[in-house]
This record gives sequence, C-alpha cells and structure tokens, in this order.
Amino acid sequence: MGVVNVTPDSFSDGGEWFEPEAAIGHGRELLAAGADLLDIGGESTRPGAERPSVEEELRRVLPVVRELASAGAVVSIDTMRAEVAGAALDAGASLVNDVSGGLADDDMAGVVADAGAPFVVMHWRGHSADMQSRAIYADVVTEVCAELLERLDALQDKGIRGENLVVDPGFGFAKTAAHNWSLLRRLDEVLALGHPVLVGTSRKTFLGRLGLAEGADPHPPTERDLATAVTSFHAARHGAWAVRVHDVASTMRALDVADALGGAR
Ligand code: PMM
Repeated sequence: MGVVNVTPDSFSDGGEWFEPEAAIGHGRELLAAGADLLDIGGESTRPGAERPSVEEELRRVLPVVRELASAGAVVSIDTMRAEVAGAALDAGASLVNDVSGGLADDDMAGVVADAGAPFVVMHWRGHSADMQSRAIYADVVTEVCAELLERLDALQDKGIRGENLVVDPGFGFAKTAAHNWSLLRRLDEVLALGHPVLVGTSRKTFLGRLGLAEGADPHPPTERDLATAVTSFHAARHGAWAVRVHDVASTMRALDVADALGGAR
C-alpha cells in the first residue's frame, strides 16, 4: 500500500504532494514502483496536528481519488470522517482506512456497512493532539488486541461484515518506541485475531532513532526507508496482509526477498 498524503503538514512528506496534480503524479509513480493499492489521505495525524475542516478535506482528496481510481488504481481513503469516506467511495475508492477504527465519527460504520466496503480498523486511543499521553499499558500487545476485538465486535454489530474487517495495531499512535517494537515482535498475536493485518511503520520516529544516542535528534523521515523496508519484510514474513509505506520501491525489494525465501511463513 503506497501512501499519498494530500496534506501540507504530514510528518513524513508534508506538503510535497499537496496540489492535486502533484498527488496524482505521485500516485502513478507508486503504482509504477509496484504498489497494489494507494492510500489517499487529506488529514495529517502527526502528534499535535490541527484538523482540517470537512470541506477542506474533501477538496484535497476527491480529485485525487477520482483520477487515480479512474486510471485503474485500487484506492483506499484514509479518513476518520464518514462524509469523506462516503464521498470517496462514490468517487471510486474501494476501501476505507480509518485510523480511529470508527471511533472518531459515529456515522462511519453505517456508511461503510451500506457500501459493503472493506474497512481498516486501526488501534486508536484519541486524536493526535494528545494521543501520546495515552501511551500507558501494562502489556501493550494484550491490550491492543483486546481493544481491537472490542472494535471488531462493535463494527459487526453496526452491520459491517466480519470478512470486510482488516486490523492494524497502529504503530506510533499512543505508542512509545518500546510499545512499537513489542507489537512488531509479537505480531503473531495480532494475526491470531483472525483478520487480515495491515502494518504501517513507514518513516515513523521509532525507526528514525535507531542507532542514535539517547536524546539525539532522530534521522529525518526520508532517511528511514531502509529501516521501513526491514520492518515491512518482518511483517510480510509473519503473514501481514499489507504494509503501508511511503517509498514503495525500497519495500518492494524487501518483499521480493520475503517471496524468494518462501513468502509468508
Ligand atoms: N499511519 C499514518 C496514517 N494513516 N493508517 C493506518 N491504517 N496505519 C497507520 O499506521 C497509519 C495510517 C501516519 O503516517 P503518515 O502521516 O505518514 O501518513
């Protein structure tokens, strides 16, 4: 899954593809590099980010969704808003990726259920502004799995079919670096929930801190693609359904290695 952020302020690539033409061109490049699907988002979820209005989010994503879907791409809409999800599905998106797992907007489950679309349920404990204050766990993997199970039950009660639900442990969302590493190490427990698993470690800060002294500034996001490819390789070897990445080319090489070694275990 290649990331197309149509935002001025994403931590990983903020502003680079903010204009629709640039975002569409970037989406085409990611497809050429081997992406099977494109995740298009108009709201930055970096810690402390301000939310755009619904109108602004629609203005950012719809032309990009429409153009890339009509060019044949499988498009995922990355949004926490039911109105944006519905409009993107009408414009040709095939799945909805909601970092709040349906918690941020009560209408989300109904829109997704009515469309019969696949839905990515990410583990989430609140909006970015203060999410890191919620990174408190006795056992992160057990608690993330339990909270995801609760969401899976609630979403099915609201009419989304179980086979349409994908889970994501939400790397970096209300998680410290140690929490992220535990989740990667024990990905089998997330897979045991019995749903396809999406893993999104791409360019996240815990990868930028590798090899550096405590307190040193992390490597910039664009220098985190090698570490991203390695964590994505790990996820693929353990049976992840998809990995969400910014630099598709480098992760494709890592997934080629996973395939050559026998694909998923
Ligand atoms: N991470 C970001 C945005 N959307 N969606 C899912 N399902 N999983 C993630 O880990 C995830 C996401 C933040 O990264 P970005 O700002 O670089 O897009």
